[in-house]
Amino acid sequence: MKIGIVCYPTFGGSGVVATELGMSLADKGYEVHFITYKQPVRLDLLAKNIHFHEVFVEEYPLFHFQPYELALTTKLVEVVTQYKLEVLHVHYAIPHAYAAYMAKQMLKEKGIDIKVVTTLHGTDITLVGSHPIYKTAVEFSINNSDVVTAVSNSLKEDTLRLFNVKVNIDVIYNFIDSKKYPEIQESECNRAALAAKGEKIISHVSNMRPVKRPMDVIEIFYRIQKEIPSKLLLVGEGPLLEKVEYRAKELGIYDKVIFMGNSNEVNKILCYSDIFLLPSKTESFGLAALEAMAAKTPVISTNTGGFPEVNINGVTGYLSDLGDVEEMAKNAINLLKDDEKLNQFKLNALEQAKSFSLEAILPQYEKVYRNC
Ligand code: GMT
Repeated sequence: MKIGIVCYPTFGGSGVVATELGMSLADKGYEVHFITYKQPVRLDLLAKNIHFHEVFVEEYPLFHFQPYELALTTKLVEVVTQYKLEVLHVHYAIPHAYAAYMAKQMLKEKGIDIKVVTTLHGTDITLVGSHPIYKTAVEFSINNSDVVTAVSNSLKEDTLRLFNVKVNIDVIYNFIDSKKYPEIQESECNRAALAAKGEKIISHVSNMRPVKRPMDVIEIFYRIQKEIPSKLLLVGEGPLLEKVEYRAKELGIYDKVIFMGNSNEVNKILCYSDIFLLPSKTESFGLAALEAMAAKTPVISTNTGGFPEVNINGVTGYLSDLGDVEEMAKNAINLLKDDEKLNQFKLNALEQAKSFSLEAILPQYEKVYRNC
């Protein structure tokens, strides 16, 4: 089967899921075409059955905003026609589902029936998609997709609550490719490069946007390091990073925070972690939490959105109310003080991550493609 995948090529979870999905499909013999404005960060272009088509946007003095949807629609029509694609799988509704709908209409005039599968990822529904400036078009694109999937039950419920949805929504959870999370031996994971002997390592990975609450990460770590010798590993870049740095200096803990910037080797970096912090305002799923668990790291998160479907309170980590940095710090400290419990939580986290394995999730997408 020939499948086109449209996604954001950046470090966000939706792009990562789309890329990992496409590469796994290609590995199984599907012909996969990525269509986006830049090569996705985790894409292995040299792999068999993988193709990449760049969407170019021309600058023109009249345009205050470049018409990306138009360029994407044109490219979709071109690629579907030329390579005889059968399915377009778009990740993140805005503006991908809308562009795919437009392409579908244009292709219909050529006698081509392309099926559109839309996967909702989170903020395309919650923070951004339901905003009045986008809502009508997002609702229309959802209702005019051939198949709609959401990455958690929580996101499905949010979609049904926020939009007038007339189609069925299948829940297909995000996944991890466990082959990329080998049991890293103590000797390979050189903790000494980052922390002194006896120091614990706390980590956080995000795009440092307000929804991720990185300022809470600093507040939680501040409380942890007062009781437990530790370092904080921050991976990712984004608008709040400067404020985070400033706050770390203000609290006198700057020398205990390691800023790593963006990385596409998060799986390797996570081998250093004892505890992962993700105090987000909301997460439809929390792929970063799943990646941490796959690397045997218990997660301290909020109890918002899809978190309770991924992180099990008192088993794989702890869930707290949004903004309750005191409780999140207390839970982390208690866990870090009890080696036996911490080790059990690490094993539980790994076990839970296995239930979101590629082997379990990929057939669900394949079924969607076959039936649409
Ligand atoms: O957080 C975003 O706005 C970006 C979006 C993305 O593209 O990564 O994140 C969403 O999709 C991820 C992959 O499905 C989910 O794991 C994240 O929880 C979700 N983010 C939010 O819901 C805030």
